[in-house]
Amino acid sequence: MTKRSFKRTLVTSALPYANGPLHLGHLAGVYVPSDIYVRYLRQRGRDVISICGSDEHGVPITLKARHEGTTPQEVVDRYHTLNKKAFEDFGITFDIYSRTTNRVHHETASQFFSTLYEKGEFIEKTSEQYYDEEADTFLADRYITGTCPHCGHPSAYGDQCEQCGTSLSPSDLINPVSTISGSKPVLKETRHWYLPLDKYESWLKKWILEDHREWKPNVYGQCKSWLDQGLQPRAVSRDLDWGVPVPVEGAEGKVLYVWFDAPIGYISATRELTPDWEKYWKDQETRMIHFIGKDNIVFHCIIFPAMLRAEGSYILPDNVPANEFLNLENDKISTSRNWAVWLHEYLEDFPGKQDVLRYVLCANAPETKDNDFTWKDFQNRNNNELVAILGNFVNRAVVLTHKYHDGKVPPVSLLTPSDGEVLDQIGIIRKGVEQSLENFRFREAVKLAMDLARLGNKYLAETEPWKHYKNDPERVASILNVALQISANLTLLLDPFLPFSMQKLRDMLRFGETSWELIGNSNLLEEEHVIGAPALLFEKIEDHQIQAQLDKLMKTRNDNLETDSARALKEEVSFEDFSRMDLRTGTILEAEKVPKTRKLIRMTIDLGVEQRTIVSGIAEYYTPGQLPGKKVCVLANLTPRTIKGIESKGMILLAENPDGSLHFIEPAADAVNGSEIN
Ligand code: B3M
Ligand code: ZN
Repeated sequence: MTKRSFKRTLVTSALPYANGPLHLGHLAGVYVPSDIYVRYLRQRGRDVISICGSDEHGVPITLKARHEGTTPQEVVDRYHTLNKKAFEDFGITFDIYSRTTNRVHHETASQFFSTLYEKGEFIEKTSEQYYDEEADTFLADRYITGTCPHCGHPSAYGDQCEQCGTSLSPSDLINPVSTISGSKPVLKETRHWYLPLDKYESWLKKWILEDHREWKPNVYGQCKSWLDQGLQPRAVSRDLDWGVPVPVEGAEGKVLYVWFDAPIGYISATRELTPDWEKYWKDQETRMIHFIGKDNIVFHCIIFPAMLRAEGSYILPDNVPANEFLNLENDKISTSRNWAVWLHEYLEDFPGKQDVLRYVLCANAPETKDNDFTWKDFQNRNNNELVAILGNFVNRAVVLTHKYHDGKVPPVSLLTPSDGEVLDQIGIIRKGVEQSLENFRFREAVKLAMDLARLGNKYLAETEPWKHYKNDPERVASILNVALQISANLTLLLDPFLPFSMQKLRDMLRFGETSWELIGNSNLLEEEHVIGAPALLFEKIEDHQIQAQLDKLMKTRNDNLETDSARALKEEVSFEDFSRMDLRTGTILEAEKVPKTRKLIRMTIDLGVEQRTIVSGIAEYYTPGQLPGKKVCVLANLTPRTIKGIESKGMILLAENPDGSLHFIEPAADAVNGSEIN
């Protein structure tokens, strides 16, 4: 935790998969914060580079290609181009946006693997894995579905059950089915290389839990929970024909696991960017920062550092400011359900308004918990903050300068003590913004920076130059000078957050400086300096524009409902089948979250004749506090199952909406506990 001093900063932003377009969740979680951060460091004249690119390997890409009847290369070419452009359009200033299908990357990743291989850092293991005999291929976890052994969800994936959140391995699934051919897969022997993470456990514990207590609580907490559970060797190769081939003799048909090669992509991209790449990766005076979303924490905080450590010549990340997720209008963003605001579509609907989205996503960033984006909030922040505060202030300063002083910066003759106080505030605000940015608190930073615009606005409202011009033009000259100095300071202070608008403002003021170090200076614009014509920085967003966005989402919701309700009904069952189920009414007495799980709640249910413990995957939709007293329907004679060490006897009936949300089937209030349902 000792504050070290660094000579340079290497900023990486998670490499988005090139299998779909980018949406505002991506921007909010990773790319807006990382861009603000690097713009700020550049403005301070620091040595910083910002690295990103497309992650072009992995099973989702091959799945998509198969689905579309095209090649993986065609898929990644399409989305690499689209996403690269979206970043450029939003002013996300990477020094390089590379891709992992590049030759340099294949060489770098291959070399990295070989180094570890030659150092004897891998374990080689043969295990049995599912194989699709019809398609003649081994099946990656995501290509297998089956029934979840924990909650009975019928279409859990080979790596995870989306219903109860448990991570699975394919052999856990009941009745596994290949999603490629629909056939029942068979087990077949295959050989893979494993990184023995257990070997790094005690080192990781010290490095993270002791030396990096300053990491954000959400990041630190996730790492701690992984480390507390104990680390296992992890396979770093896969049977797949898309990826970086395993550079070992006899490894035909095997590629590096995508999460092995992707983070090496940061190194490859740096190599591509500059022949001087080693100083960014191998010098202890470089500070490496990974910007990522919360689902990438384990890979960036545990697995990649273990790889780097095993290799031996690279530095480790100094901080990993991961964000939580952004929801959209109270619902999880989902590509498959088209529940998203796609960046390229946003720009069609709101041309030229990149900064508005950057601003709203930063002001409302999911820094410490999941957050919600709503179009109403977007409109409010634009109209009440960007237009009414920042735009309004700057506009008044510029317009009045033209009106009373011919567009020239007026001289200062009379500075009152309160003018002095206002000018002193600039430096104080600057310090606050710096503090927040250096600690990755971007919401706080943008709010503080906007305080300068608030201050300017208040200053003009209090001094009312338009009232005093007739009787005291000299005083008005001073007031306008102060207002213009604040405006010039704003261009510097807000540039990392609102780069497009601050460029516009610089043009308006004919002010070309960008250095952060000038902030606080009350003479940025000299007397007599001629400013440009006023132009609006921001425009009001009207109700009908917001309604159009809401309508679009409503249409998506309806489309989804139609496809979902068209889902075929299950096969018919006999009355005997049905009557074997013992369905009862009950009341929840107590409820508590099952520790270290995302979705599970343990409940005690009063079934009239007895009390039962039942574990259910509902924590994303109900908090334990909402549950006691609730009436429920229970399948009482379900074979008991042990879930996370708790014996769960029975199942509570829930309706699952098309959006995945869960709702209790509630008996009427006068139903007596233990009544039979038939
Ligand atoms: N491709 C995963 C994701 O978008 C990913 C990140 C790789 S960073 C090395 O969630
Ligand atoms: Zn499950």
